[in-house]
Amino acid sequence: MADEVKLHGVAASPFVCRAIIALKLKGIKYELIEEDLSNKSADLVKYNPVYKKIPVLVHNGNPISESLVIIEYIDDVWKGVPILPHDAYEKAQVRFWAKVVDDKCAPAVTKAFISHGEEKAVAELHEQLQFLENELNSKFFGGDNINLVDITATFLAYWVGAAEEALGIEVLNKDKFPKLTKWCDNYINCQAVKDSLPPRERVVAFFKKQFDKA
Ligand SMILES: N[C@@H](CCC(=O)N[C@@H](CS)C(=O)NCC(=O)O)C(=O)O
Ligand SMILES: *[C@@H]1O[C@H](CO)[C@@H](O)[C@H](O)[C@H]1NC(C)=O
Repeated sequence: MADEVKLHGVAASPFVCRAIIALKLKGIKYELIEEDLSNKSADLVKYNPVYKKIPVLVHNGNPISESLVIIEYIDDVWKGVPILPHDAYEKAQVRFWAKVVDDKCAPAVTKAFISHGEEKAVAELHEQLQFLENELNSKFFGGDNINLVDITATFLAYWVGAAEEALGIEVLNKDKFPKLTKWCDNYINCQAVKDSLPPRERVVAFFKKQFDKA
């Protein structure tokens, strides 16, 4: 039986894009079920009753929620290019840094933009970004190939630039973060990533809407 793979989401969401990149890396065909976040489908609420958030991956009828959990699931189920290392310690490190990107950097980015680049918010973001800058010693966080940390940081590589454009401010300064800046470039030019990113205008529009609501 062929696998049935459905992804509930909105293509402009960086969280959904994480799942799409993992599927593309593994060469898995999937169907994107577009959700309207102001009027969530009964399926979404049924599949993810706790958070009611996208993305939700539905594999042969089994729902999986939370983007990082989805990526690990994809890596476990489909062979091919690995997204997490095999070694237990290396894997723990990768999970740690993915968590840092998600728990520390993502909220700091949001605060920096919501405050329209307020000095203290940007300084706090820079403190987090410096940890990543120090971690980057290869082409990608994963070395020669992208791993869970790279995929988790997708929003830094693409969404931050779009938000900078939408608000007319710079938060990821090229001179302060040369390695991260280079990484952004390498990462968005990676084929599986390039094929997964939504059009830039759509992301800029998504941000304008987000900040209007905030
Ligand atoms: N921790 C979640 C975050 C996902 C998330 O924030 N999704 C947003 C869209 S970008 C959402 O579904 N928002 C709808 C809501 O919160 O009602 C993940 O990594 O999957
Ligand atoms: C919400 O979505 C349902 C289908 O899922 C549709 O029938 C209904 O008209 C929508 N309501 C609004 C206010 O868009």
